[in-house]
Parts: sequence; structure tokens; C-alpha cells
Amino acid sequence: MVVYLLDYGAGNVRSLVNAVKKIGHDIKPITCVEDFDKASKIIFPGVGAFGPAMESLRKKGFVEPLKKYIASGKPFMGICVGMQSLCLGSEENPGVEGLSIIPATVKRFNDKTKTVPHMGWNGAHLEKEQSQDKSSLSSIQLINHRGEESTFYYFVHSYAIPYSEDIKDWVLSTTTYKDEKYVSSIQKGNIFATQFHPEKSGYAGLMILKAFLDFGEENKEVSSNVVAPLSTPCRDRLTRRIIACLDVRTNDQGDLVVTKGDQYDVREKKDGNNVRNLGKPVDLAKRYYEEGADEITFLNITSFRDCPLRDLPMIEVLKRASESIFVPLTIGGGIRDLTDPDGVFHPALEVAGEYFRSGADKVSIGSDAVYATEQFIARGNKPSGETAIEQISKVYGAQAVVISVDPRRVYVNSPEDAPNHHVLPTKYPGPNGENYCWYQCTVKGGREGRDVDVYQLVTSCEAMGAGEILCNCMDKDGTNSGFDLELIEDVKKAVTIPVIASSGAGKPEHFTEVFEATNVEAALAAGIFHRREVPIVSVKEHLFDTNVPVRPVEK
Ligand code: 1PR
Repeated sequence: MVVYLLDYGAGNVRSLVNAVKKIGHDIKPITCVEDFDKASKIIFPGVGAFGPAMESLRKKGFVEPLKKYIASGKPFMGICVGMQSLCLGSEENPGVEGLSIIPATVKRFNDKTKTVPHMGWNGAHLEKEQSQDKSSLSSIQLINHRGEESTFYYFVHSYAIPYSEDIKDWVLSTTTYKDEKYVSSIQKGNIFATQFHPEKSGYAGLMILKAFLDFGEENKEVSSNVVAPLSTPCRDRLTRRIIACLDVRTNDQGDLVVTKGDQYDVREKKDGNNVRNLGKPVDLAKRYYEEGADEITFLNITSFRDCPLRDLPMIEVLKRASESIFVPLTIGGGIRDLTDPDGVFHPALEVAGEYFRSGADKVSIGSDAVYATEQFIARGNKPSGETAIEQISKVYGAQAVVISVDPRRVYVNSPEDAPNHHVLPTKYPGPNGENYCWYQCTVKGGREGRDVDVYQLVTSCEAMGAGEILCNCMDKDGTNSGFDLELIEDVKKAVTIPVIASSGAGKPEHFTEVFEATNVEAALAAGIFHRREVPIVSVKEHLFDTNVPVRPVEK
């Protein structure tokens, strides 16, 4: 069966295409109005913002054909903005009319009470009895074979359809994010839609897609056992994410390898000073997906060296990784304006677009964020609209822009010693007994320190439209001594967007410690996973045992 994909070109649909193929179906894009008549199933994976999605449909003349298709009774599946588009409109872009099929308006989450975007794995609470009638889409189930609503799905959004009795007949499930209960999936007649991303929700998500794709097929019935049997203490609660990070570079033999530094030095102290080789990027990433990583991050750590856009080594890695990994993928390193050796200029937005089309869900910006912050401060804390952060965030959404910070401690005796910087008292005095420090941002993989501190960086980048902070720490990287809690707590308090703690994880207890002490949304590790010192499942079991909500490892 061929399913038609309503792609308006705003983001990564490669993972959806890969997921559909993995399940054994064909998928092709809707390119013209006539395709709506040919289609017997349509998926609309809305990515980005509500307004541009609707306007793009309008520009292409797709709004009426889509409404006609839906009214015909043929199966339709919306994902994220694809679901929201069924509403009257959205607070995200007031005045832009939706498809007006569901009598509701999409609203922004209240960021006074919680971190926005809502990003990560959360549960889905069934609001209506599911039908056993296999000839109806209402038999697609969000529960597991034991009838427990115990599976998590991947969400990433700042806007949602609030739950209300008025739209009760549409609502299949709701999800609670702190103080707000919203609609996480709908089903009525031929319409099925999810706020979460099934194509990024591991096995559970693939099974939902499969149920939709198999629906109505001869010899196939909608599976009622759509998710793996898992047990969890926390159904309606955003889980903390565990991220596996792969630092990638070319070694001296010219092979692309996963490496790992000690405080950013990736060369062996013995063995000819070679670049440490810990495996192949795609193989390792697949292993981490199978072992239960909630996200995978690839960092091209020598990206400050110039390379033509068409030869960027991580493009192929992403393409291959996204064929078999169905959790979010982030790519970092070299997200900036590029000039090819033949003089052709590519703005950062184009570079990022290349990565999104190759399978990335987010891009992570390091050095360029430091330069953008310097300019932001020089302009009197005003955005210019021209930085990579602003441009990528505008087109692909804030959730797609991560800022990777590479700070190192600068010790001082008192705050007066660094009047232009955000100075913190520290419990771990410096080499000369200094009781204060500030965190200096670096560029080019820690090779050059700049006169910008981490507080300035993260607050400026949030103001410019970044959606998440990846907080590394050069002093802690590769030490196995635990995260820098002072740094991470300070960053978490400085911003309202999600924060990922990174650098220094050495044992499962370090993860509980960082979540409890700082309230970050995610924690990332590299060395302990690469060297098989601590499996991801042990980290999750420890978190589970200490009552930190996590997505259990799928069996
Ligand atoms: O500046 O935008 O081109 O991005 C370059 C990217 O490469 C940045 O995100 C920067 O953090 C990263 N990078 C550059 N050089 C290195 C290096 O190690 N020599 N790696 C590097 C950064 C830090 C983390 C690491 C954690 C966890 N590595 O990614 O994975 O510290 O490690 P651990 O659990 O083993 O302690 P741009």
C-alpha cells in the first residue's frame, strides 16, 4: 500500500518516511491537487509553526482538496502541527485560519509554571473506550496488550489543544504537563491524529504507525497490541531524558570515528598520540537506540575546519542513522555560515536545512552562538534577526535549535575581580584557594576562550530564539567525577527553555544527583556508554528506583 505524505517542506520528514518503509509500506509525497484523489491514505506530519504550515497549504492550493479528502471518509493521520491544523486556529499565529474541523483553538503552554517547549517522553491517558471493531480507526489503541496505559511517546511542542468537554467526542487521549491537561491524540471517524511524534517514539510509535498503515488492508488487521509491555510509576509525567552523545571526527588514518576526550583532549597519551577510536558512528548510535537512549546527539568536533557543504561528513552518518533509529537525533558542529573552497557561500540556515533533510531533528550550535552573543551584547542586548540562531529558529522552530556550551572555570577571589561577569561562589576552591569562579565560554572545541560567560550566553541565546541548552563543562569532561552541579544549577535558573546536563557522568548515581539537585530536563553522557562501563539500562533502573521519572527501556 502507498501512503501519501503531505509535506510542505518545513522540517525533517525523513524519519517518518524511514519509519513507514521500516514497517513495510511505500510512501510518496503529494505534489499536486490530483494526488488527493489518488490517495487512499494520507499522513500530514506538520513540523514547525502553525501559521507557516497553513499558509504553505493555502499557497499550494491544498486546503480545499485536503478538506474534501477528509470529508470523503478515507483515512487521515495528522502528527503534531498536522493535528493542530484540524482546529479553528492557534495562538501561535492569530488570524491564520485552520482547517476548522475540530471546534477548538490551539493555545500556548503557560511558561510561568513550567519549561516550554514541552520536550521529551510523556504518557497518554485514554479518555474513551476503544472499539474492538477492526473496521474502524477507533480500534487503534494506545495501550499495551495487558491493557495498561504505560507507554511513553515523544512530544516536542509549545502549543497544544487544551482538553475541554466540548470536544470530548474527538479526544482519544490526554496528557498532563505539570498544571495543564491537553489533547494528545484524537480519533473520530476516518481521522486519527497525535500531538506526539510516533516516528520518534521508538517501538511504541512504530506500532501506532503500523496500526494506521495496516488499517483496511487485506489480510491485515489493526493490531490491538500496539505497544510493548512496560511498567512505570509515572504515566502522566514528563520523563527525564537520557542522551547518548557521540563526538565524531576523522582520525589520522582518514576514517570517521567516534572519539572521546579527557577535558576535550581526544589523543591517547600513549600509543603514538593517536586519536582515540571508540567505534563507528552509525553502529554505536544504533546500539544506544536499542539499549534505550531517549535521544542521540552527534557532534562533529573538528567542524571548525573548512569543508565544502556537499562533503560534510555527518550528512551520510545522519542519513544512515535515521534509517533505523526512531528517537530524536541532534547534530552539532559546523552549524554556521560556510564558504566552500570554490568560493560558494552557504548561509547557516542552508547548512542546517541540509542536516534536517538528512534526518536531524535538532541542530546544535557551539562557536557561532558565542559570536552571536558577543554581537547581541554589543547591540545592547538586542537581536538582529540575522544570526544563525534566529534564522533557523524562525524557519524550523525554537525546539530545533540547541546551544552547545563549552565552558571552563575561571577562579577569582571575589566578584569584584571579574566585574563584567556572572561570578558564583564555589564549594570547590581554585588552585590558590579562590572561593569564586565564573564560567568562560570557548569556541573551536575549547581551543580559544572568549570574554563571554555562560550566563550571558544562555540568556542571550534564549532571547534570540534557542530552544534548548546543552551544558558541557570542560573541567568535568571525561573525568567520571559527576556533573558540575554549580554550573548546571545556575544555567537552569537562568533560562526557561530545557537544559541538558553534560560532562562528567561516571555512575548511575550521578544522574539522580543532577536531576535532583538542578531539576534539568535531560542528562547526557558519552565515555561511560562507549566504554561499556555503565549501560543505559542501569542508569534508567537507578533513576526509576530513586523515583526519577524515566522512559523504561523497551524490551
Ligand atoms: O563550535 O558549533 O562547530 O560545534 C562543535 C561541537 O563539538 C560543540 O558542540 C563542542 O561541544 C564539540 N566539541 C568540540 N571539540 C570537542 C572535544 O571534545 N575536543 N566535544 C568537542 C565536546 C563534550 C561533550 C561530551 C560530554 C560528555 N564534547 O559532547 O560528550 O562532555 O562526556 P563524558 O560523559 O565522557 O564526560 P561548533
